[in-house]
Amino acid sequence: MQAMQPDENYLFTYKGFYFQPDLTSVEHLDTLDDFEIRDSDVFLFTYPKSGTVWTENILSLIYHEGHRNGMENLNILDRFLSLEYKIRNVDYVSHPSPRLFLSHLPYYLVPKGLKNRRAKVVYVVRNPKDVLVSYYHFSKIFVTLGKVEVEDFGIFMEKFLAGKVVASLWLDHVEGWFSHRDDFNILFLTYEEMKKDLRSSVLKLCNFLGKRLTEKEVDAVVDQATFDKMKADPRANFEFLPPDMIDHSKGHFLRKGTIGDWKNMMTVGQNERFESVFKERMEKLPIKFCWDINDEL
Ligand code: PPS
Repeated sequence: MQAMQPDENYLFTYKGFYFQPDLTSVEHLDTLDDFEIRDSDVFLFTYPKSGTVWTENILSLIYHEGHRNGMENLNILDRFLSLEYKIRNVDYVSHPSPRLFLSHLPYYLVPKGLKNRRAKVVYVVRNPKDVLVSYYHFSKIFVTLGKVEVEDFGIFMEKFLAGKVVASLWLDHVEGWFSHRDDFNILFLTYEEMKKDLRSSVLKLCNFLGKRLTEKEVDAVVDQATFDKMKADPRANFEFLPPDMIDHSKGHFLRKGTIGDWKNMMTVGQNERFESVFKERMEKLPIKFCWDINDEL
């Protein structure tokens, strides 16, 4: 594996995008452009901390009866193939269909075969203040991200606003995917709509994926995708990962799982600073953001 030289933030740049150095390689990233796509492939794209694992869980419950009825006891890492990070040593080519992929890649680094609109793409977006707060807490428990000491929240926020974090700038990611949506067979979902009406979100996904589930099966998906169920499930909460990857003594992967937790973290001044950097570009996005659990969608 070609060595990736991390910078002072323990980040590696490949084609203008920040990766975590120890989980991928230049050779692997170089193969992605020509990566062969199947019609039956499903790709989940997100900016980190936007509800990736939640949506992975829902998709795998929709696709696999064995996950719904508990017969297949797979942890969340083994239910999906990570496109850019080779976390598991799995051969993607011989993997049976339907292959479920997850990725934090920006639209411009994805396999070019995806642009023929055959495989299905799901993109989940979350309000960026909750993303920031979730990311900050995660960087304390995810040991490899924390190789550079995560200082106070204000310093982390400046890194986030400058895009000096894994997956680069939130705005670029979301803007890029929305403005190129016509290139893909894509469904956009928001974390907030999933939180406010999980059942409707599951049905929306089933409809997009062409999966017909019975009422009872939909109930089973919804039941196993609630925050409380997932938090209590060690397979979803990454409790199987060793302490040199996740420091379980410092917190849980499934932390609060709500809308508006940023209000408990950001000062008035930090919120103003955030808005001064993000607001103008955010207003141009075709998304109505929800900032509080009590707000209407
Ligand atoms: S990662 O590391 O990028 O894969 O993180 P990601 O999975 O995208 O996001 C983690 C946040 O999603 C929350 N989460 C949920 N919220 C509500 N309901 C369910 N079922 C659920 N599952 C995961 C998780 O708690 C993280 O958000 P915070 O705000 O930190 O709690």
